[in-house]
Amino acid sequence: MTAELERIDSLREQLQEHNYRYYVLDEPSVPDSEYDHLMHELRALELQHPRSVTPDSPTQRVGAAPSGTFTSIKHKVPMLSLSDVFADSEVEDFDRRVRKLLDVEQLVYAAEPKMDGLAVSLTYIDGRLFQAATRGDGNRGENVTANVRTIEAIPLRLRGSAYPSELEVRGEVYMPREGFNAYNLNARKNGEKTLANPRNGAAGSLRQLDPAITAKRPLAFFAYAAITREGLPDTQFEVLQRLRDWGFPVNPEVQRVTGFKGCTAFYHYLEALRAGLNYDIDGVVYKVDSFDAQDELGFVARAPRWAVARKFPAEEEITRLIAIDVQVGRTGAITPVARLEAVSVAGVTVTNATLHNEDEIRRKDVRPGDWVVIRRAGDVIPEVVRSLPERRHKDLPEWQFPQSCPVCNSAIEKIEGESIARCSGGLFCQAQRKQSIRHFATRKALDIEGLGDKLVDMLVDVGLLDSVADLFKLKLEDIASLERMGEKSATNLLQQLEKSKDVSLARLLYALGIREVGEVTAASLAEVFGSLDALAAAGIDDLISVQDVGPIVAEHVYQFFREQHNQTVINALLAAGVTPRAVEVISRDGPLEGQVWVLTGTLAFPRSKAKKWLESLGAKVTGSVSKKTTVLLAGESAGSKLTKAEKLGVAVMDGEAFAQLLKSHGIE
Ligand code: 5U1
Repeated sequence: MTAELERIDSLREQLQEHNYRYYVLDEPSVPDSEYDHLMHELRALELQHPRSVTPDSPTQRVGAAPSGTFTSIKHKVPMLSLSDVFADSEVEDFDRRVRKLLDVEQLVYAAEPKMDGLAVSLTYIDGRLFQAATRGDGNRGENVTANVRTIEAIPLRLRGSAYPSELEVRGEVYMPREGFNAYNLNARKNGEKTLANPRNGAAGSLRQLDPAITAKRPLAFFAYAAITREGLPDTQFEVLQRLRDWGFPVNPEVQRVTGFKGCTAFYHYLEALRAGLNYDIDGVVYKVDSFDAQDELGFVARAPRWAVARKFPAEEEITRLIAIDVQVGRTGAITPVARLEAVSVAGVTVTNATLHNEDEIRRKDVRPGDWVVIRRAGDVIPEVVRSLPERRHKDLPEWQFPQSCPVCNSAIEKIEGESIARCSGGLFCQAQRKQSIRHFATRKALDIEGLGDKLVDMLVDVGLLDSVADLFKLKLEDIASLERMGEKSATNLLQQLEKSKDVSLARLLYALGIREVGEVTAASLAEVFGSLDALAAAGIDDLISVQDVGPIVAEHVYQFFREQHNQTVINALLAAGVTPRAVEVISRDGPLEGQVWVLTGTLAFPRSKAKKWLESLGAKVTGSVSKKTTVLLAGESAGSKLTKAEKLGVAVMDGEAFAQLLKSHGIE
């Protein structure tokens, strides 16, 4: 064996061991970067030695091409379901029944969390994953091997060597809450379909025809049974430990308990733990621990007599949607909220649930008056999962998103491509005022020393501040009378406020808290427009022509100044004596006075320099070509702007001619 082939073997073993430590022991042994590094090295070596690649190599998780359909697999041993019970007394009955049948005083049980995921059966031949199937109808399931192979928590090859030549393991594929939330957050941001809940997420992901898609979904796995008996221990609890040794993650909460009392204590322990777990469980499972006893008890219909599932109260319930209200967050984000007929979900009365945003309401087709499914899982905010249109009155109208903010009546702004709508009255809206005043006082804004978040909250709460403009109306006695504020600190604050009135236009623009206008953009806007009036009068095209300003920022700035409420606050600021220091306005007189230039393509010098040179010669530089454009300066690989200029008959100049022009004006 060459050194490289030996290295390939060693890398596979190391990666398998790291996986075991990460997924089974929950004790990662190396940082992710180190793991990625080893994987990278293995991939590179396998590329050089393609014949060494085996299906159980950690690099071969996504191997199969998309399939047109899933084939059907007959389970060698049917995948049974469990009898459900819902009360302590029913568990007591179960315990009494099995003890009577076995004629024993006391029984030991393996008590396990019941995962809310998707049951699968995994077959290993000679220690290698051979086949994976869903439960299906219990007798036949779907062959989901290619998808299951992409789940990193499932070993492609068993650890050690003491395993039966054929081993069937069953367990639950699930989507951890963290992964589910991250997936939905991203989907919402991109306007894509969200997953209704982690269970649907796991089921939908396993049923993807393209394993590459499954590979991107955050799926995990817990094993709960070995169907094979030969060469295995005699109890369920010990088998779970053996499964761990072979490399299967087993739920760490599994316990061995004694009698009915032990069972109920476990149930209440998990009930308390449930909200804080990173996965959904819908109950607990009690299994008679001894396999001899299990064999003696046997089965009834389609369920074992030796096991029972004690279910938690349902997390999903149906109720009536009375109305959809909208809430305004501290940053102006508008969130639709469902007002519901009170319903008890998982033991808690729910009257409100989030609907996230308008797109989601449309997608779920939710209308006031509808019957809706509400879900409350763990400690997350209850949400409307879907409507039941089959129970809808036929004339129920669609819900209309409001045009104006319910708090301050300012216009609601929704940028195309963004899912969140926002109130545009940032300076005025009561829902946003604490946030806007806090921001106004920060170091990079008006830098009002002594005006911290707590003081802002207090001043707003006692009714002294409605907007940032009120800061300059504060009186010594108002401030001094506040808790923990004496005359000295009040005097200091008034001095700071006075000082802050002399501020650069850039800082003031930043302080106004216009969405997406950070300090750099504020400085660019201040430099180009020179005054608040000029900026307020600017059109979208004018704004886009400014460096750092794209269509979305331009839209935010434009809308901000269109909102009369914001203008009122700005006027009040100016009236109170806030004087933005006008920046030097770019001289427009010069040989190119009156000309409008646009720059495109790759030039031999930075665009910012070209812009400065042109402005020093009196030209105006904008970002898009229009009929008003005098010259398009086109560098290498110019694209759509060049096409547009040619179409409109705008003069086009290349870099060389431009250099000549500069030279003729003494710029070299
Ligand atoms: N934890 C656990 N869940 N669960 C589900 N154990 C368990 N056992 C099951 C099922 C359906 O069936 C046994 C009969 C193997």
